[in-house]
Amino acid sequence: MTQTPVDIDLKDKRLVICSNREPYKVTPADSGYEYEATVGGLVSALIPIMRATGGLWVSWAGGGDLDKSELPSTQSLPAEEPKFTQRRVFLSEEEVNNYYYGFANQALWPLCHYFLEHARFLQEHWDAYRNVNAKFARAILEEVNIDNDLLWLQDYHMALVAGMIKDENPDITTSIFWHIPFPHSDFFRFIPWRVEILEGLLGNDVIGFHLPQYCRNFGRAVNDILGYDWDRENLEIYVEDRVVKLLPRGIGVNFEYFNGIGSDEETIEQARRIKQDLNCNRLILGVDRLDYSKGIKQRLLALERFLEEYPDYKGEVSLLQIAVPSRTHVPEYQAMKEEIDYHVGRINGKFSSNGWIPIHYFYYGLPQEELIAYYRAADVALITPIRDGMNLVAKEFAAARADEDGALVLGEMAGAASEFPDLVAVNPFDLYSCARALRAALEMSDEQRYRTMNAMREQVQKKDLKWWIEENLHELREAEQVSVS
Ligand code: ADQ
Repeated sequence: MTQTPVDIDLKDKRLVICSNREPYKVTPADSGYEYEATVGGLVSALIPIMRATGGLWVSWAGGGDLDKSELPSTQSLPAEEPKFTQRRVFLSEEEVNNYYYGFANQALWPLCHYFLEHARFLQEHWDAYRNVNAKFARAILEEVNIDNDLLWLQDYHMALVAGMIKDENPDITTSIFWHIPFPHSDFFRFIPWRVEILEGLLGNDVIGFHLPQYCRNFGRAVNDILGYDWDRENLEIYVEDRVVKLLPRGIGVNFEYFNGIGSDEETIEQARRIKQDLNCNRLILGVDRLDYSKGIKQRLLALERFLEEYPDYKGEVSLLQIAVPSRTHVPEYQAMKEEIDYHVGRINGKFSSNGWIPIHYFYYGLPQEELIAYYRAADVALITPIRDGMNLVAKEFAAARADEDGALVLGEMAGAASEFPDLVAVNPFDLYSCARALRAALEMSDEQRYRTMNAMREQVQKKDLKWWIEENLHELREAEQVSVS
């Protein structure tokens, strides 16, 4: 019996993960290379399971500036004490441009977030996506042992992999987690290759989404487009002689980690210095990848409206927007950056006085420990995406607030909004509502703020990342038992 650090009994099965990103960041070192796992996120939570089960991780051998063509295609990791295997899939620059920056990020991403105006459906992007998915499927088929392995695919980069695998070997149990929203069928059908994508996804035995609503959108799309029957109560799709299970499980964060760093004396001191350096009494914080789905422009406009409606807050409150550069090769992201730069300059030009500025703007990513100090420094976190599968920042903020203080203004289009029913969620386009919500958050009584924050923290602690992994792996095990019985 294999007892993993999460409480799931894999019954001597090996876990096979397939993701676009590598589990470790690789950097050159004096003697070869150094491998560094990211802290706090999904990768760091999965690595202990991979170690415990002697797992296999299949991923693109790319990302970062390093040329990895000299690295072996199969390698035991971690380097100092090998416990699991990484299988690298090598892609040419053209493949990356067309599959990753192309179809994944210029067709699937905008479409699933309802940004039809940003979606491009190019044949060369689709051809590359199909070919690269075939490469992932081939790498998996070369490595897996059908009797022993459970396969868990990650995200919208891998839509076709399970179908390709099942074509060759119908007995492998596979599951995928789709980390972004799944749109309504009327919207999904804009994709010229909708049939292939749905058929590919139905190669999985389990398909995980954050919310029941995304499961229902998927079931409905399958029914409308492919004609398969589905049960909207039990979230099952009937594909010839198979049943595909839809699993609504919103991803969580590593509560212990964020809470631990959040209560550290050093973090508290760093948080104090942050506010001092920004020269503001009350701090509103926005943290996002720089992505049009995150609603950063609308947030800046909401702050402008807030300062116009409630001028007493001038000189008192500043917004710090931390935006990590993302997909900078994609034209829409370049245009969006220019637009955000423009509004930051315009709003600061309009309101700044006597050494106070309304918007501080960082255009870079921060190490997670430093980010936690910013979470601790904030009086209000302003998280107002236009569309977001879940939004981890909202949960990280609550987990980091070991002082049980701090208010959250959350956009209603974030998946996280459905998990915090006590919060009044705002429509990110309704600038007056956002301004009012911001004032309400700043003027909330201590008692109400503690109560709301505590309710959020309880929820984030209960449904943390470990819970989410256990739920997904449990369902994968169940699917495996069905297919062997
Ligand atoms: P993302 O769109 O990347 O994830 P999110 O869930 O907010 O969105 O996760 C972002 C992560 O990046 C967080 O862990 C955050 O701490 C980190 N981050 C953001 N800005 C940063 C900065 N400036 N510096 C350092 N770190 C920063 C996709 C989906 C989401 C879904 C997740 C997980 O779009 O809806 O919640 O996957 O399923």
